Amino acid sequence: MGYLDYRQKPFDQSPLGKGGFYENLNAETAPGRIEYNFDLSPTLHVPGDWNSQAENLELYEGTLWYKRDFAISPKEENRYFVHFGAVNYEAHVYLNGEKLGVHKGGFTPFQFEVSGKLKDGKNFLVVMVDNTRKQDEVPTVNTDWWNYGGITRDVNLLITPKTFISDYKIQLADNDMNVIEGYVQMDGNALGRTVQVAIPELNIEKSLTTDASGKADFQVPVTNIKYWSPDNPMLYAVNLSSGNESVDDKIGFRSIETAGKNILLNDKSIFLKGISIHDENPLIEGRLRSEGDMRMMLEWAKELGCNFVRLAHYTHNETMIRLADEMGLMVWAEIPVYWTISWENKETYQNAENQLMAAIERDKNRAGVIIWYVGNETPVTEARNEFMGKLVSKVKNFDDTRLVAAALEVERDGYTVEVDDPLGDQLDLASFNEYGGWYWDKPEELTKYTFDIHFDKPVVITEFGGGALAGFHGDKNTMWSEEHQEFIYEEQLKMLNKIDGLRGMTPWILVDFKSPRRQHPVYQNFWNRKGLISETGEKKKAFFVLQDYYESLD
Ligand code: GCB
Repeated sequence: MGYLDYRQKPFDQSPLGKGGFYENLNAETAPGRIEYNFDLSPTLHVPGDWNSQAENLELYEGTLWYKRDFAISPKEENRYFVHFGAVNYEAHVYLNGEKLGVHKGGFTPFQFEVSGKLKDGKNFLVVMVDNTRKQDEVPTVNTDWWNYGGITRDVNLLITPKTFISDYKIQLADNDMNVIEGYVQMDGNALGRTVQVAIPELNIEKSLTTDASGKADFQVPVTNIKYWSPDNPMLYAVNLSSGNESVDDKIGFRSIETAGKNILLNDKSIFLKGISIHDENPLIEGRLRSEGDMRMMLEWAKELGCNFVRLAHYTHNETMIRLADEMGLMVWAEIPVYWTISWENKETYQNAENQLMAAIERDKNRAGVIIWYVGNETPVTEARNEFMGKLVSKVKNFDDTRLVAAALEVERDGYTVEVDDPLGDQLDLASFNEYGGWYWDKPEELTKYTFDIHFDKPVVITEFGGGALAGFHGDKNTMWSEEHQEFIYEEQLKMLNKIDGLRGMTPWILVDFKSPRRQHPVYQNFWNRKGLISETGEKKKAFFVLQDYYESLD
């Protein structure tokens, strides 16, 4: 409602452009029959999903309209942008009744320039959000997480000079740990601009001049640098300035690569002691909304003994990634290419690539991000191999300072677990999910299994686990009991320890999370119970099994 007329034509595409809710009219001031009124309607917190803010929206899927008034006195010497951290899934954005554009993809940022479109004084922004799942979208209709809709992350009005620093990449060079390199990109009248790059603690002060595309590449040698690592998550203050614009950031420098079956962080072999995490706060249900929410999740991961987090199954909040950088947690960063999506559809591919590149664009300066990932449990077919292969090449061409991976699937033949997905050839890790003791075979059988992994690469187990209802106890074979989950973890770790080249794991999952697939009324009640911590923050027995294991690796 509010978008389509009675012939199902979008109002904003009709010649008159009249009738849509984005006009923000009301019956008191406008002629005619106006059958909505934003000012008298219920409100929602932004950032925040709508499902967790009103009972009648918990299972709602469809469109919802937001309106926000704001006041500003735009200045001739500035440019203005409306920036969204994330909106799930499709956003139609209107300023003062005029359409700015449409964005698809529920977890990555986007913005519209509104220079020249702002009024002096009162303005209004209207956003129609649609979270309807569709076959050809990314993700598709079928996932194991709640389809939280709405404006789930911050919205900002950005004010810049006419010509401004729009992008930069500042990282350690791929092949030389004594060189910092990257670029600064300016937007506007950007030819021949002077940009200063300063990293005072490294005595770096470099003056660059932008080329015809507004870009300036640079390389500087460094000495006495403290490399970023989980033990010492050193972040350097970085300042970029041009004219009277100044941009501050905190950036860490590290190298990450593989050598045979080893993962090398700053040239030293490292084991990825990880855990998988959804962007969801169990305690107050819904998407993580604040830095406090995010810190809580990462503190739990630290308490478990982790140096690594798998931020599943889509791009998490930028603040989450920055906190991980600060707290010394390496990050596996995902996009929602999940299970079976429309491999043959060109628009679906483009959408996946856009989401991947938007994530990389946003987080490319975060030292903690060591792995870009292209998909989870995707079924081997020619079309899928091509789709995924293209994503891998895209990442590799753009960013050579990180690893590229996917969560592959396994096959079993007797007591042999095989990993031979052809996509593995193009990836940096032999990384896969396996649910021994839960979806296949009994926990007591696990130690009989051996692995046949067709890649001479570091092995990272991206998922294993089992469900347990916190506080429900039984013997180790009683399904849903904490003891059963504990038993699965014990036997899994014994089995996995035998893998030659095991270099990390991110068991599924840190905390119970909401999922429409999990409908057992007694044990699940719409929660996936594979968390090591319950939805009330209670640690289950398996938490301590993994904690002990990680401690034993030190
Ligand atoms: C998986 C999926 C994950 C699910 C999990 C489960 O393999 O990657 O998204 O939540 O299994 O609990 O079944």
